[in-house]
Amino acid sequence: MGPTQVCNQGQVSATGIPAFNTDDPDTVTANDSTCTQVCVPVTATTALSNQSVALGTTATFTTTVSANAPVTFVWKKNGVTLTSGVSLGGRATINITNGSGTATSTLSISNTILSEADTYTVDATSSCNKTLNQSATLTVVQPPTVAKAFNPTSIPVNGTSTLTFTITNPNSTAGLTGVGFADTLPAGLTVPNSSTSQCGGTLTITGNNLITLAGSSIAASGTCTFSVTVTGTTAVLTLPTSANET
Ligand SMILES: [Ca+2]
Repeated sequence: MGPTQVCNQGQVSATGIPAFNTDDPDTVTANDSTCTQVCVPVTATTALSNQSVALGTTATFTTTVSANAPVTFVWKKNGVTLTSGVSLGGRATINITNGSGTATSTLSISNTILSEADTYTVDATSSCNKTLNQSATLTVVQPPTVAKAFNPTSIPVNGTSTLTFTITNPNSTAGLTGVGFADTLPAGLTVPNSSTSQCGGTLTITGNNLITLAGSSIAASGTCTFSVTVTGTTAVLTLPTSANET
């Protein structure tokens, strides 16, 4: 709904003078009523909220406001106005839906990159020229990295080597939870089946060769390291220096 128009007119009289109507001095019409617009403030029924998304996925900011329609929305990234379908390499999309006394706007950013971790604002302006300013931050979270190393890197049959895993969280502000990986040892190596708590999660070894970590947590900029002892089951073996993780 638009603003409500409210009008008022008084009558003036005096002894010997016929009653006459008051006048709005801002209009050319004589002796007309004085009107004003009654505007509701712009309030957020769904407030803009901070978002955290994995690198390369889509970030979506949404707000719904109660206001005199129609409402216009201006989105900015760190103070720079965003244009739907153009800004951020064309990956920024802005949608606006105006209803009766309510309006919703959405900013979505597809295929997020690290530089899009920033402060985003949206200004909602009603048909009464009243504005609500909101601000929120976007955090873009990078995946953990996993490195592993054998020490020593060459062992005789029935010799042992220590296999060390190091998981690194490259994010300076975002902790990672639910971190897991699986690693199958190459033929010729065995490791005793076991289950232990590691990195805040559970390390499980099954089939004497499948090493699985689940449910771990790594603090921002943190690393976590654990080791298992592997045994060579074939003649002198040169151990792989890296392997693919899944
Ligand atoms: Ca007038």
